[in-house]
Amino acid sequence: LDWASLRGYLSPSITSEAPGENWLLVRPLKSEDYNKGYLQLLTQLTSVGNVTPFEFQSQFNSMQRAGGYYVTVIEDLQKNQIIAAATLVTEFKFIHNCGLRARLEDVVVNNTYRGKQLGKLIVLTVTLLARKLGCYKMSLDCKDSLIPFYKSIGYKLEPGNANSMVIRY
Ligand code: 16G
Repeated sequence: LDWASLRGYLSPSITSEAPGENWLLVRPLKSEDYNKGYLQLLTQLTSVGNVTPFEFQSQFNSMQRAGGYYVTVIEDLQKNQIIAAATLVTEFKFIHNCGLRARLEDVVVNNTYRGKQLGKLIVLTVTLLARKLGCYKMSLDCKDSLIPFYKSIGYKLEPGNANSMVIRY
């Protein structure tokens, strides 16, 4: 699984190194991205709340200390804005020979940048990264309406195993 094998998913075939426009950059999240609209972008996904710069920095540090968080973004270098994001989180397991499991979280593309395959690009980027890290699987929760999107880039519903359950606090 590499960019060559993913060509079929992206047409024209963009990559994280060449995301289609030279003013777009795919890279890991930086703490300065607080000032580049990362949290405002996440409000297009769900509730974010009033997160101060201090709280953001402290959560960023906690993720770095913990390890296993790969928050990936696309920046519009002309506007200095974060316009897409996806997070890969890895989890240590005893099963699968002390394997590593991957989860896909907090995927969002700014709604004014739709139609450039950027959602596919950022999800495929972290999907490849999970593979490179040696994860044995990657999974996600999503709304019914997004099932076709994830199917279009290779994710599958597992028959008999596709239920997402929750307790909200
Ligand atoms: C979606 C997201 C999940 C996010 C959640 C927020 C993907 C693939 N899934 O399920 O990562 O945390 O929405 O919704 O991006 P909530 O505010 O109801 O938890």
